[in-house]
Amino acid sequence: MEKFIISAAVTGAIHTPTMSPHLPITPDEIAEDAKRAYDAGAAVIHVHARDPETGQPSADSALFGEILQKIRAKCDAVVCTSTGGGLGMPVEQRVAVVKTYSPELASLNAGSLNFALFPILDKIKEFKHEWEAPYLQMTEDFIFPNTFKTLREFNAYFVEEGTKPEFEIYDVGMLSNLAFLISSGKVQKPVYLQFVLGILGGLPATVNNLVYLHNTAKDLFGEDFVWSVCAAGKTQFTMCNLALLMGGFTRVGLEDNLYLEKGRMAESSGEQVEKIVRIAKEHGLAPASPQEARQILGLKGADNTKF
Ligand code: KMH
Ligand code: ZN
Repeated sequence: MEKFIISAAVTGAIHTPTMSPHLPITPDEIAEDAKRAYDAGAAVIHVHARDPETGQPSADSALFGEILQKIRAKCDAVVCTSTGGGLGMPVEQRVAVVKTYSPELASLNAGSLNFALFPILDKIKEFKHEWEAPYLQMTEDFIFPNTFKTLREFNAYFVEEGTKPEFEIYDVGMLSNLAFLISSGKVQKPVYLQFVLGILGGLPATVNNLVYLHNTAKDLFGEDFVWSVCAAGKTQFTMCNLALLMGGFTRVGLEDNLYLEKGRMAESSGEQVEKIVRIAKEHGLAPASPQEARQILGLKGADNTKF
């Protein structure tokens, strides 16, 4: 069978603890969920850190280190650290994990957007923690900053560490931003793209939009890219299914969607990985191992990280 890469984004910074009892918070919980996702077929684990007491997204370096080491102790999955961090985190804090831990792969958000989560407030009346409601509310007026200066500076750290960027593409103009970085010699092809659909403030998760992004990437980068898709909420599996048909890779996980199907919450990202593996099998596709993913993405290898 042909191979495809599954990434599992196990906790993220979008959902808050009130939204699901299954969202992993502590380093142990995050590592445990990473292992479940790995066992189910995920080759890549996308990691954010959260304050173990409150569940608030955190940029604490020691916390990140603990999570990375715990995942490493359980499995040989590729760890893709987030440099998106939590909404509102200073950019220097977001990129610190690349400098400190020199991961094989890390997210690099390819442009700015009004990353809007505030409509979720209409659905939840009581929160477990004080920070949750203001965190969601402030996003009505929040620009997630990834300016050309930020992109240049982040990319320089990636180059220095030999960390492969996973470019997060929320809208089509971000592909042009990346084309600019390539033409100015800052970023080398082939590039790895993660199309992130369905975030309010970015492109909605529709068939036309995924086809449009894919065609635009082909126009700009020719054959010199590989790509994956993730999508928010109930569009997750529709878009991942479509990506499989189009020859792309998939990201699932509780960062993007808390459900397994309508009315049924996912108890772990691993369950979502199992589901996409089942779907892919019908398409004649099997999940790539971490070693195969390293080869496909051209990664430096786990031995060359600092964790
Ligand atoms: N935390 C969000 C602002 C990433 O990991 O790089 C975006 C995000 C992307 O999660
Ligand atoms: Zn993320």
